[in-house]
Parts: sequence; C-alpha cells; structure tokens
Amino acid sequence: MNRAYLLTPPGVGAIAVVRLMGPQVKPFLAAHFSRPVPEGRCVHGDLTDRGDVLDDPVVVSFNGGNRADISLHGGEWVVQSVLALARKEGFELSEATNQPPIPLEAADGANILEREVNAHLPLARTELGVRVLLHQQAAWDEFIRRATPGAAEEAHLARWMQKAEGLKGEIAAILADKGLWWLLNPPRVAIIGAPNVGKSTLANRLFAQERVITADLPGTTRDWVGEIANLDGLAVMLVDTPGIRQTEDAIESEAIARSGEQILSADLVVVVVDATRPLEGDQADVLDAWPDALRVVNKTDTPTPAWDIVRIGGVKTVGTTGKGVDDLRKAIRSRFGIVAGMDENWPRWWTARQQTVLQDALGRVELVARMRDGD
Ligand SMILES: Nc1nc2c(ncn2[C@@H]2O[C@H](COP(=O)(O)OP(=O)(O)OP(=O)(O)O)[C@@H](O)[C@H]2O)c(=O)[nH]1
Ligand SMILES: [Mg+2]
Repeated sequence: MNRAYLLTPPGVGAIAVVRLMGPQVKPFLAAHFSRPVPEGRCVHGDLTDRGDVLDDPVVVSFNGGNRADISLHGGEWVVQSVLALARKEGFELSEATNQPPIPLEAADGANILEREVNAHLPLARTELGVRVLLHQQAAWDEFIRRATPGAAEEAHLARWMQKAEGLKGEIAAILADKGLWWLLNPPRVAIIGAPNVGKSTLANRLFAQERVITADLPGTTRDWVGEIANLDGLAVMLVDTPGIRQTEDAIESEAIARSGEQILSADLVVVVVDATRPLEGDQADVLDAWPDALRVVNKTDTPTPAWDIVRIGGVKTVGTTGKGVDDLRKAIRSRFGIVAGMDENWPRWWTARQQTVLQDALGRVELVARMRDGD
C-alpha cells in the first residue's frame, strides 16, 4: 500500500528523486520534514531522522498528499538513508522504475499544462530544472493573457494586427528556445582530443571530483566514462573518451572505436587541444574533423605555448588547477540555451504538444499580421 521508489538515481552533483506513495506519506512528512507541504507546491526544508538532518531536499506533494517527490541533493549515502527511513516507517521499497516521465493521464493537475509539469518534474535533476519547470504554469498563463486580443484589439483590427506583428517575434523566440527541454533531457557531451591533452583532468573538474583516471602516459583512458555532471544547473551526461590517434594496440583501437559511437551520439562535442604541443598532426586532425565542436585550449599554464593559442579561439583552461573551468561550464551551458540569470518567468516548451500549440499560434498571428499588407 505504501511504496517508495528511487525515481532518478543520484549523479555527480545532481539531484536524486525518491517518490513516496500511499496514505503513509502525510504522516511521514509531518514526522520527518521541517515544513508543511501544501499540495502542488515546491517546499525546501530539512529531512530528519531522530533529530539528525539527512538532507535539505525540495519536496512536492500530489494526489491529495498521497504522493510526494523528494529531490535530494546528497549522493548515494543520503539516498540510501532516506530509503531506509522510509522502510522503517512502513514503506515497501520498489525497484527503481526510472522510466519517467509519468504517463500524462496518471499525472495530477487542473489542466494539461499542469499535468505536463507534474509528469516531467522527476526528470528535472537540478534545482534550476525544478524551478524553471515550476514557473511554467504562471509563465504560460501570463503569455496567453498577453497574446489574447483584448477589447481594444477586438474592436480595431488595425490594433490587433499591430499586436500580432509583435507576437510573431516573441512566439518564434519561444519556439527557438530549447533550454527547458535540455534541462529535462540531459544532453550528452563528449570530450575528445589527441592523447594526453588533459581530457580526463578536465572531465574530473567538470564532475567536481575524481571520477576518471588521469596519467602522464598517453592512452590512459581506455574506455569511455559516462556519468551525469551538474554544470551549474544543467545536468549533462559527460563522456570522457580515449585520445584519438593512429594505433596498433588492439585494446586501445577497440576503445577508440567504441568511443566513436559515443562521439556520434553526442549532442555536443568538446575538442581539447594541448597548448604545449604542436598543433599540426593529431591535434589539427581532430579540430578539422569536428568544425562545430566547442574548442578548449588546455595547459595554458605553460610560459611559452607551442603556438599562438589565440588563433583557434575557444576556452582557455588549466586542467590541473581548474583555471578557466567555470568558463568552460558556462560555454557548454550556453550551447544548450542555459545562460546565467535566465528569465524563469519566460514561457518555454518541453513537450511536442506545446511545440504544436506554439506553431499553430505562430501561424495564426502571421495570418493576422499579413492582413495588414493587404493580402
Ligand atoms: N601543465 C599542465 N598539465 C596538465 C594540464 N591538464 C592536464 N595536465 C596533465 O597532463 C597529463 C595528461 O592528462 P589526462 O587528463 O590524463 O589526459 P587525457 O587527455 O585524458 O589523456 P588520454 O586519456 O591518455 O588520452 C597528466 O599528467 C595531467 O596532470 C594543464 O592544464 N597543465
Ligand atoms: Mg583520459
């Protein structure tokens, strides 16, 4: 009757979501969460077990309080403690289903957009994702209010046409903004480059902890490592790859070939070059092969770089000290439309239905705007 699931497993620096279901949810929150949780609201507080704070999660409750999603900040240990606490309190632990989103018909909400919000909430792995998603109902309401012809426009076609002209640009901009979609569907980011340029060192920096093996020996990374990293609010599946070069070693060739698939399926390729080594040869080959990649010049701590590093542009980093890594995070985020100070009250789409609604609306305002041209 009372069940607890691990909806999204913990990633590095990303949120894990534990879902509780059943009549026991309300008493559980009353006993262990520091704040009341009104239905459908996102509440930040402390989760405690006999006075010990386990985590400071964000909790949302649905279904008349019979379901709660607890977004945890902590890693594996915190998740296990929360699940253990739930079991102690009478919840049966179920296998991680990990197949979000929740089917729309099973999601609560007064209207379709609210149901879409609730269905996708478990996919928001970071606080930024949760926040932007929870702002959508208000943002869309406000947008629809603005986009609906008022009394003045109803009475004067010329006024409505003028408004439609402005709306055209706005709707096109909303359609072009895939930011929230990426917040809910972590993009795959592959870090590639010649051997020994510092790919794994940079990957560790992006994970903000040691995850992948680095060494002075070229060819250290023999297989890709893919894991979720939280880049200041954008969760990405980060893939470190073995250095790209011609090789005779069968195991290494195999790893390189396999990482080839990882690279092909990546939403963004980050090419790392080494400032201390000649650009010609391996390094230039990689740059030429991925012209759309985000470029990173690493090892810029050397007094005299082997070539003019300004020439190829890109982000300058020192993997070993972390210098420039903030810029790298920022550059990756902005490739996915996530910029600092992004307006959370701006309407965004994250489902095909919403895209269709916006496309239809764009078609209509274009029609109205065109009337002015006397068509
Ligand atoms: N001086 C300097 N050394 C660095 C920098 N970044 C990485 N290194 C060193 O370069 C060596 C190779 O780093 P890795 O991160 O293993 O390089 P990689 O590109 O992953 O190498 P492979 O996986 O073997 O292709 C290590 O000794 C690092 O400590 C940097 O910015 N400056
Ligand atoms: Mg490596």
